[in-house]
Formats: sequence, structure tokens, C-alpha cells
Amino acid sequence: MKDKSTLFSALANQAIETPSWGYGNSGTRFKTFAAPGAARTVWEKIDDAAEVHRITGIAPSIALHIPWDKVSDFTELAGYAESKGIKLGAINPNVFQKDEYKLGSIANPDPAVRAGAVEHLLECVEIMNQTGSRDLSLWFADGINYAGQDNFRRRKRVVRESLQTVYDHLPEGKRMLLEYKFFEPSFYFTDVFDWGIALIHCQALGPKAQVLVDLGHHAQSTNIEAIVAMLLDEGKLGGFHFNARRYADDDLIVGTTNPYELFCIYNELVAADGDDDQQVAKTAQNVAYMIDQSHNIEPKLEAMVQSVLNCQEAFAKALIVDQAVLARAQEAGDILGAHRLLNEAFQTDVRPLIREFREHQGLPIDPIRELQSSRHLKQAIETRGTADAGGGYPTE
Ligand code: PSV
Ligand code: MN
Repeated sequence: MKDKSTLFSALANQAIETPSWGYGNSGTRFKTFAAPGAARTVWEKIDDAAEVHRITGIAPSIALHIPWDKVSDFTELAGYAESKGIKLGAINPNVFQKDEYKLGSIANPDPAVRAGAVEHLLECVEIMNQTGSRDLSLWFADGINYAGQDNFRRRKRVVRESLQTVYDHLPEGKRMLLEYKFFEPSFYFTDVFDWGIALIHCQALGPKAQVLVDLGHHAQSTNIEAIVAMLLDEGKLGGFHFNARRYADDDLIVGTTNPYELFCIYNELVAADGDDDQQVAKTAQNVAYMIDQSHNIEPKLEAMVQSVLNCQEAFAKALIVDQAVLARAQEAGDILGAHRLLNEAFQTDVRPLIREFREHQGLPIDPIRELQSSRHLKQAIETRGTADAGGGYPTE
């Protein structure tokens, strides 16, 4: 069992990256409801992310989406973020919004389209050098809609070829995180459709390539914590996109529909962090925790703060699992004893512990109330107004 100071230092080291696209009016292919005070520029998105960090103390960076967040000088943008107390995090390229990507980007049958997509990915590597970002976070909408439309294996080979080119340009210390998604926007087959193919690509590419698990990108009932455990054990878990799903990629606030799942995932991470195998422990320690949600009807900033707090609560519950006692119960074949032990941690009310932690860190005790009465929120609503939301994803 961990003592309080160990728990506090683990809670203080927790870092959840928030996404720039969660602060603007964006994120649904149906109607995007304009939110009063929503950020209109990447500078305002940084201001919002900094406020989430000020209030929670555990959201020290913001992920960028290129070209949505493109600026002429990324060094200046990094300096601006720093002046606000946060860092620029993962760079997310966009190879899914141009007309030429109708048949795919890095898996497109046309070599010229593939080359253009790779060029954009390399541009993003260059941006990472300017922003000081560690991770290139890759998601491909590539896929096909009908049996016979294209050749699975040819596509797999060109995906590998393109990824290899990008991998070879990644400076030491930088990583490529490969995100999988089982369907949508392609419905018959998606080129990077599950953790198996993502792992195969990453293993072939080398140590700088790791898999990214987006909680929304699995079929109903998939055991995500088991996937997490397998990837950790292979040294190949690079990061998360947190959100909650009911049916598919619903982008709901993490930990709302499925708090037990989130807890079980954190439990695997905490267990791996303490593993005797140094490679497993190191992999767990380097996992990038990122939120990937675009809130449409919820108040945006409040939703983001809530997301960070839900992660904190799940993590705190995982921290109090007695891993040694659990291992003994497992070895003894004590099926229900082991299960109860895990559940006791899940059922523990960790809110008093977290409140004490906040007090200790000089953080607001009630982050939601702090946000609701903050000058930042008031000013955002007054000065930014309600921008025209349009519909669907932002365009260039
Ligand atoms: C795709 O559904 C995804 O999860 C990818 O991570 C994108 O980068 C993100 O959503 C925003 O479109
Ligand atoms: Mn994602």
C-alpha cells in the first residue's frame, strides 16, 4: 500500500494533454452548435488550455492539429504557450480533408497523392522541431467501402513505405504514435483498423514508433485494458486519446459512460509502472495521456476540466490498488478475492484524498466552481462572443 506522500507525488506527476480542437467550435459532421466564448484562434485555444492547467494543475500541454492550428512562426507560438505556463504537445497532421484524399492518403492508389500526404507528414515533423514537441500523432482515415474496391496487401505495403519515410526523418528522442480505428469514415475496411496492424507496423518501423489507443475506436465490448496490457508488455504503448463511447467514436467526456473501464486501464498502467521489467516500466512512464474530444452541446471549458478531473479520479483509484496483494491472490487462484480487491479500490471514494492533494499543491479545491467563477471564462464570453460555428470539422 502506498503512503500519502507517494500518492501525492504520483498525482502531481500526472499529465493530461488537452486538444486544441476541443476548444474551438468544431467536431461534428452534423450541426456544430456555437458556444459562447469558444476560442477562435490557436492563441485563444492556448489561453483556454492554460486556464485548464491553472485550475487542475495536471494539464500542462496542448496538442495541435495541422493545418487547423497553422501559424507562420511556431517558435513564437511555443514561446506564447510557455508564457502562459504550458507547452505545445503532440502534433497531429491532417491527411483526411483534401479532395485528393477521396481514395486515401498514404494508401491512395495514386503515387502522387501518397507523396503529397508524406510531404505533409514531413512538414509536421519540421513543425515538431520548432515547437519542441516529442510526439507525431498519426491517424489515417484511409480505407475502402466495398469488397473488391482495392487490394488489402498492396495498401498495407504502401502504408508501411510512407510511414518508413516519415520514420526515417524523425530526429532521435521524437516518436511516431500510430492510432488505429476500426471503422469510419471507411466502412468496409480501414487501413490501420486495429491494434494488431498498428503494432505490426510499429514493430517493423523501430523503437521510435508506438501505438496510440483512442478509447472511442473499438467495437462494442472490446477489452481495452487487455490491449493496453499487451502493448505495454511489448514496449509499444505510446499514448492514449481519452474520451468515452457508448456506441462508436462518440467523443463523450472520458470516464462518463464507462468509469470502470477507465479505472481498469489505469490499473494496468500503474501495475506496469511498478514492473520489475525495466522496459515495461519505462514504457508505462513515457505514455502520453491526451484527451481527444470535441464537445458540441456541453460548455467547452467545463467539459475539458471535467475530463481532466475524471482521469485524475480513475488514476487515484488505480494508485490505491495493492498490486502485491493482488498478485498473491492471483497466484493463489483466488478468483473472487482478486476481483474484490480490485473493486474495493474502484469503490473507494478518493475525493477526500484528491481534495487534500489540491490543498497541498495550492490548487483550487473545487476546480469546476473555480472555472465557473473565473475571470477567464467571463472575459472569454465577453470578448470572443459567439463565433459562427458553421458545421463539421474546421477547414484550412
Ligand atoms: C479520428 O476519429 C480522431 O480520433 C483522430 O485522432 C483525429 O486526429 C481526431 O479524431 C480529430 O479528428
Ligand atoms: Mn483520436
